[in-house]
Amino acid sequence: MPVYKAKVRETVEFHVTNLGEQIHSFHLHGNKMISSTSERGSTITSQTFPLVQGTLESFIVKPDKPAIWLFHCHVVGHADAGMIGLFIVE
Ligand SMILES: [Cu+2]
Repeated sequence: MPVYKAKVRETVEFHVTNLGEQIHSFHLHGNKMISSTSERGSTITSQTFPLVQGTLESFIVKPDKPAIWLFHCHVVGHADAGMIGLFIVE
């Protein structure tokens, strides 16, 4: 699975593209994500963002707690199929 590392208070930007034929969602535990995709503005915060087919989404995260956090697709069964990873904050 993919593993990304960051330090507390470091600014991290995730760029995620849905290359499939169905909707997915990007969910990160324990951290607030701020959408940086221009169409959606920069004020939308969430722990889950929908990923529409063929679109690129970007999220900014500024972790404030050291831990090993999971991120995964929120559609039932997709994490079990491999859409899961770790975000390690030191
Ligand atoms: Cu999915």
